[in-house]
Amino acid sequence: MKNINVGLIGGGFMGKAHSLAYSAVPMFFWPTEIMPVKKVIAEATDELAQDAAARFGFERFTSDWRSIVNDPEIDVIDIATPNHLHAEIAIAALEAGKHVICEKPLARTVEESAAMYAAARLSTQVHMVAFNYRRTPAVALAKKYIDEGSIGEILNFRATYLQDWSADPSSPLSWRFQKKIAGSGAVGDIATHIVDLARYLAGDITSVSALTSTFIKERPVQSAGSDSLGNSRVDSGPMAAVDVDDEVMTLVRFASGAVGSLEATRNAWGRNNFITFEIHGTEGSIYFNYENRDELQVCFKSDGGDRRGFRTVYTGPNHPNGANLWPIPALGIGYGETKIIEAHDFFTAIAGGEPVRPDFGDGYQVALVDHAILDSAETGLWTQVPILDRETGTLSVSQ
Ligand code: NAI
Ligand code: SOE
Repeated sequence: MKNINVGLIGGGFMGKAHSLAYSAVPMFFWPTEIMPVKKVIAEATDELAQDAAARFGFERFTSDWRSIVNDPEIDVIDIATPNHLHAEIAIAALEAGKHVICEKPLARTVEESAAMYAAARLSTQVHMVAFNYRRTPAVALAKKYIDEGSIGEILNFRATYLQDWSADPSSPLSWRFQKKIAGSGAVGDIATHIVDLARYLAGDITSVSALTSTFIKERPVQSAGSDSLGNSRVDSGPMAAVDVDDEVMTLVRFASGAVGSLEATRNAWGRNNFITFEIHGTEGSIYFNYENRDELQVCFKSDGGDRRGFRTVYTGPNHPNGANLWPIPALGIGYGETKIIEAHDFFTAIAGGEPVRPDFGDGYQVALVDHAILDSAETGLWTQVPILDRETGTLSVSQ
């Protein structure tokens, strides 16, 4: 067994999720070839870094992320900061010969994402973008059914990502509402997850026709600090403009000929982490709702007319990754487990010298879709999405 030393940058929500995963990987995936070691954590200040190290179990701490990237003792750089730092850190880490896992969206813009992908292509190390919802066992089961042909040829893919944490105008202008930090709003923050799921399950998206809006146009100022995700209110003080979208809807066409729609908002009262997809194929349909993430709803044409309708498969030991989780279906598979599986797959790739998906190429392709969505919303026209050739690293637009 080999120790792999992790340098984690950012000790907020994702710092917690990733630290938990590093501790848990050997508990779930045993025996293991690789033992993650929580070596050093970076935060914005020494005080925050010291606190994060104590809380998440890191041996050392720093307020200078560059010192971690250039630390010969560190094998893996884990980027869990707000989006404006992703490109700079990832490129420096790849150039320093580190393996890199980067939170989504890959970066603020398609240009930053392209530069990160270029750096990844020059590196021999493993790179991964943290679209962890793919690792939900029910989502992986949907992929298995599709790959086995159980629902035939996909005709239609519709997905939503609805949340309500920003619906209260008194929740402050955290980094997620600032273009210079986040890059975009609901598009890069959450639509990006369902773009990843759409590509994973139904293949590349080749064109989009989108609408975006910003309903809450100003919020109480929050100049620094982590995002409380609607769990704090500011009822007085200066206000500042929200300069990103807070709602997006788009029609999509897939390379396969399938059609679909994607919708995302963080202003939908009553919806929490409402990631849904419904896929209709020539031989059946699949429905998933993350708020009931142990369940996959399926209907197969072969079921026969007198019993046609959706039925529930509860994921458990017989399903992808299930044998490593809990021994009985429907015990409850949570967000943390998706991050444990993600970390396991990342470390397995490092151990085997193999690539892992989704990688920076996938992150870049999602950024190309996000860019087309924003462009289409501005022009009011259908916008084509260039498709990345992973062999050559070049882009082409389908005719
Ligand atoms: P957060 O606001 O909870 O935490 C960000 C942390 O980064 C803060 O503690 C902040 O002090 C720290 N930070 C800021 N500047 C820094 C610097 N120069 N050096 C070191 N640390 C610094 O944000 P959250 O929710 O953890 O988001 C982080 C990233 O993870 C974002 O890119 C976000 O889009 C992504 N994310 C992904 C999720 C997923 O499901 N895959 C879920 C939540 C966030
Ligand atoms: C807020 O919308 C957020 O934390 C996103 O940033 C994550 O990516 C999502 O999975 C959970 O919600």
